[in-house]
Amino acid sequence: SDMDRLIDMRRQLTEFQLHYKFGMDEVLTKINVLREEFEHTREYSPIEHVNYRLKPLERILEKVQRYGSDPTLEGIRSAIRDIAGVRVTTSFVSDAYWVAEMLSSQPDIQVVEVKDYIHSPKPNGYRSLHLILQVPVFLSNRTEFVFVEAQIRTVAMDFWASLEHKIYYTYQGEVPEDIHHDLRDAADQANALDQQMAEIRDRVTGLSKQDTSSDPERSGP
Ligand code: 0O2
Repeated sequence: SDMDRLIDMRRQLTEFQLHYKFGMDEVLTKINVLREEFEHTREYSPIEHVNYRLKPLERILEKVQRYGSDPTLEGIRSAIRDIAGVRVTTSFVSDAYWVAEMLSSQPDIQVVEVKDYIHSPKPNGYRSLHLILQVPVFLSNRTEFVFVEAQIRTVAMDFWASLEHKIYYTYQGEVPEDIHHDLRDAADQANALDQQMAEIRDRVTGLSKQDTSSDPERSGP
């Protein structure tokens, strides 16, 4: 009957979302392990805080429409890769690359795509390191692979991005030119702050004086 079909659809949808939750939980556990291990050995953490969210269904469907992708669960599964999102906020730029490296090198994580908006900021000034990860979810009768988007950025980048996100939504994408300009300016200042903080840290820890803050090759925080 129609009722049975509806109940079945509902069940499939919940199951679909649950798999993303499981994938997200795995990545969160990995991040917490890194964080606690680091705090245990070095009494300092490169990770300031961690946020996460599952994309609401309406926002998933908006994106399906925008992409013109197949509106079935299978289609969504392959086309939309930020249904599960984890955001890691770090102290320094080098920490962001360190977290990315630590996650990328784990054998059960596959890095599907890297978008380095730190090295190449978006035209509006947005900076962040995005990794699209694929992780296995071990269910009772099979293994599902789900995408999890990790956004890794410094406190300064995060501060900027959260304000910009609110403004963007306030104006529904039509940000007035003067505000757009001032946001760009603020992004430059956030970038300068990141560099200056790294210089101070390097001086205090007795590292080399030359600026290594924006060097992606640096692997340790
Ligand atoms: P929310 O609320 O975080 O879920 P697309 O999503 O198709 O536009 P793409 O290529 O899938 O772009 O992903 P991209 O460029 O890696 O960006 C995806 C996410 O990064 C966004 O998700 C934001 O969280 C963040 N982001 C990207 N660009 C900006 C920006 O200019 N400003 C801010 N504040 N955040 C940005 P959602 O789904 O838009 O939002």
